[in-house]
Amino acid sequence: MAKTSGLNRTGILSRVTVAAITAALVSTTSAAVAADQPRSADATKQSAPSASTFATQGASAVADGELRGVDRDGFMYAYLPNGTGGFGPREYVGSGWEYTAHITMADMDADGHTDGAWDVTGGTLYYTPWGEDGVSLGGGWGVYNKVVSAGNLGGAAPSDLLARDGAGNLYLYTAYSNGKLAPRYKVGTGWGVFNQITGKGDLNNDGKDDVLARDNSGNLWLYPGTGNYQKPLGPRVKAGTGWNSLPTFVSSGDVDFDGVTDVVARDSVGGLYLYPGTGVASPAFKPRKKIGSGWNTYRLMF
Ligand SMILES: [Ca+2]
Ligand SMILES: [Ca+2]
Ligand SMILES: [Ca+2]
Repeated sequence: MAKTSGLNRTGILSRVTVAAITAALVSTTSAAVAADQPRSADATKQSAPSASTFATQGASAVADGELRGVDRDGFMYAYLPNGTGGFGPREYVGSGWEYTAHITMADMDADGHTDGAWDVTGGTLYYTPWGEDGVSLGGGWGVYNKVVSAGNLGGAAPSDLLARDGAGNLYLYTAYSNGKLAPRYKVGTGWGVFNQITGKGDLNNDGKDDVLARDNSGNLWLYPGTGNYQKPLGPRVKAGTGWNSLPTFVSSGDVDFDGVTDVVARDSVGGLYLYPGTGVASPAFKPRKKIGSGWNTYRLMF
C-alpha cells in the first residue's frame, strides 16, 4: 500500500494566478529586481551543511522501486513492485498535478523508502512530505529545464536535487531532512547535450548513488557519484548504447528485489520495460524485460 493517498495539488491555479499578478505589479515599480537565480526559501536563514557533516554520514539503503505517474488530467498514481520484477496494480494518490513541470521523489532518512516529493509548478519549487500539504520553497525555478533527484549525491542522508538550466549548467542543491535546500553548487557544464537525466541509487556497487544521462545519439552515460557535494560526479563511463528508441526512462530504485538499482523505460507505443541493473558501470543493465503496456497515459513518470 502506498502511504500517500490524498496527495493533492489543489488550488495551484489560483497560486499561479496570484504569482502572475504579483509579477505584473512588481514590474511596474522602478525598484523591481528580477531574480537572478532560483532560490530556496530558507537558503538565507540556514547555513550550508559543512563537508564534514556530509562525510560522516553513511550510504543510502537501496531505494524500494516505487514508481509513480501523473496523467494528462493531473491525476497521480503509485505502483509498487510486485516481487517478480514488475509492478502491482496502480493506486490512486491524488489530483491537481496538471500544471506540474517536474516532479521527483525523495528519501530523507536513507531508509530506502521515499518520504515526499519535490515539484516545480508555475515556476515555484514545492516540497510535499507524504500525508502533509506541500510547502513552497521559492520561485524562479522556471529557468530550469530539468529538475530531478538522483538520490543522495552530497553525502548526507537526505536525497539531493539536481537542476539544469538552459545553458546546460548542472547544479546540485543539497537537502535538509525537511526538504529545504542549501544554496546551489554548480557541478557541471555542457549538460545540454542530454535529453534525459535520471538516477535513484547505486549502479556500480560502490555504495554511492550515481546519475544516468542519455545523449542525442542514444548513448547512455553513467556518472559515478563521489559523495562529495562540491564535486559529486566522477568521470563518466558509457553504460549502454541504442537508448534513443525509448522516449522516457526513469530509475525508481530496485524493482526486482535483487539489491541492485534498476531502470524502467517506456517505448513510443506505451510499452514498459525493466532494465535490471548489473551492479557494474558497463554494461550497467541486463537485457530488458517487458513489464507493462498502456503507459502512454502518463505525462510524467517519476
Ligand atoms: Ca525514507
Ligand atoms: Ca555508485
Ligand atoms: Ca534490481
